[in-house]
Amino acid sequence: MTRLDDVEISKTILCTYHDKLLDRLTSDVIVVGAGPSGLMAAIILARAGVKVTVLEKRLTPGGGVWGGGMGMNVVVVQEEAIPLMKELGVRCEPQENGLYAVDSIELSAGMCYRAVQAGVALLNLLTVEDVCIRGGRLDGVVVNRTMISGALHVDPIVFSAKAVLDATGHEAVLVQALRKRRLLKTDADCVEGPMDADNGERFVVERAGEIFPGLWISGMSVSAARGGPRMGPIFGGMLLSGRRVAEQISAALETMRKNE
Ligand code: 48F
Repeated sequence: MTRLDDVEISKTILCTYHDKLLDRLTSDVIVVGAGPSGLMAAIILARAGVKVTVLEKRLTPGGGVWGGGMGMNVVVVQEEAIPLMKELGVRCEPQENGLYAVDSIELSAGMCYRAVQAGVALLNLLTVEDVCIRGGRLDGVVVNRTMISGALHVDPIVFSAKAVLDATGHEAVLVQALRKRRLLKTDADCVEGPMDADNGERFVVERAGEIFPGLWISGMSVSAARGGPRMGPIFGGMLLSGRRVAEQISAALETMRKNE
C-alpha cells in the first residue's frame, strides 16, 4: 500500500479545489441550482464545448429528483423526454398507461455523473445570494458558502458569466432578487398555481427563456416567475425545459461571439 501522509491528503484537496474555483470565477454560463432542468441544460451546453459552472447550495446535487413521489424513489417521465433519457443513459420502464417509470436514484446520480463527465464544474455547498448587474445586463452572481449564508456576518464573493440560468426551482432566487428591486416587468405578486401536471409540464417548456438581459429561467423557476401551475413527480418537462433554454443560451452565445 502507498504510504499516506495526512498533510499531503489535505494539500491535494486544497490545491485542486482552489485551482477549480479560480478557473470558474468566470464562465460562459453559470447555472444556479443542480436540479433536473439546470443539470440537463448544463450537460447539453458542456457537450457543445461551452464552459459551464453549476452552483448548488445543498451537499447533494439532483434537486427534487432524489425523493421521487412522497419519498418513494420512483419518478415518471412522458414519451417526449425519452430521447433525452437515452442521451443520459438512464433506463425507463414503459407502463401500460403510456408513461415511463424511472428509478429516481439512477436519474439523479446519472445526471450528476454525465454533467461532470461533460466538463461541467459542479460546485456544491455554495449558495447564490444575489445578482450583479452592469449596464442593464445581469453578468454575475453573488455567492457565499452555504454554511455561512444567512448564519454569519461574512461577505460573499462574485462569479461572472456571459449568461446565467436561474434553475433554483420553486424558489426562483435570481428572479426574486430582481423583483424585490422592481427590475422585472412581471407581476411581483405572480405565484405558482395549484397542481396541474398536464398544463404545468407544457408551461415550463414553452415559457422557458430569457426573462431579463443575461438571465434565463428553466424548470419550476418558470412557473414561479410566470405564474404557471405546480406539479408532482413528473420530470419530462423539467428535462425538456432545460434543453430548450440550453438551445436559446447557445444561440445567444453565438450572437455575442459574432459581435465581439
Ligand atoms: O427544485 P429543483 O429540482 O428544480 P427544477 O429543476 O425541478 C423541479 C422539480 O424537482 C420538482 C417539480 C417537478 O415535477 O415540481 O420541484 O426546476 O432544483 C433546484 C435546485 O436549486 C438549488 C436547490 O438546492 C435545488 O438543488 N437551489 C435553490 N436555491 C439556491 C440553489 C441558491 N440560492 N443557490 C444555489 N442553489
